[in-house]
Amino acid sequence: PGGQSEINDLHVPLGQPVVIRMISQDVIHALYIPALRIQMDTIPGRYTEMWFKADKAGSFHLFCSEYCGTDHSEMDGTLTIMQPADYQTWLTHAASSQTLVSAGETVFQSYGCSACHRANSTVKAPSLAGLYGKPVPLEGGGTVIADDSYIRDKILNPDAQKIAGYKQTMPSYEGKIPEDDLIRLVAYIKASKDSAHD
Ligand code: HEC
Ligand SMILES: [Cu+2]
Repeated sequence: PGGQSEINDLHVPLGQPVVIRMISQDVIHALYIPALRIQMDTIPGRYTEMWFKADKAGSFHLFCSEYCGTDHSEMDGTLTIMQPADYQTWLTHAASSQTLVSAGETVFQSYGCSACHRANSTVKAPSLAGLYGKPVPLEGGGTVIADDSYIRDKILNPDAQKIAGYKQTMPSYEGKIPEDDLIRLVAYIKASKDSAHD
């Protein structure tokens, strides 16, 4: 998280549990890694998850196993399972220009989120620092845990679950923010630590 990004390749450490959280930006696909006997659909508009702990280093195939359209058969890649020390070297040396979190910060500014959500804003909007994983009290009672899906849904459809104690003034970004920017925004909000704020 916040480190490398890659396309058609996936590097992971040996002997360590790895969670893959997935979403599609077009149609239904599925990630299938035969060597690990795991497979899970990737769906537009919804996160799915699978996990594994690899016990053998090496290179293995990964495939899309959902017939998704033209060039479905081209939709494959390589899973590289590395010794933990090699993985650390790979993490630091194959450095991508920008981490997900820092890209997310840029996007947060460029879509104007910071206008309302920065600490000294004149708009009364909740601080997003330390939000991830916390229970959020909803208008009319009940709470919801601020996980990836909650944050994503809030950005696309802020009226669906209104927060207790705030006037809902946030615009919907449905159809305005592409999936890859949503992933960056969620990563940025997730990494924003609590700054001794309520
Ligand atoms: C016009 C002001 C405004 C803008 C612009 C805005 N927000 Fe909000 N946002 C709010 C307000 C007000 C709330 C709380 C209202 C409610 O949900 O009832 C809120 C709630 C949220 C929440 C839920 C917070 C919580 O405590 O549960 C998230 C996450 C969020 N906004 C993210 C964003 C992101 C990301 C952007 C930019 C893409 C954005 N907002 C743009 C005003 C704004
Ligand atoms: Cu496919």
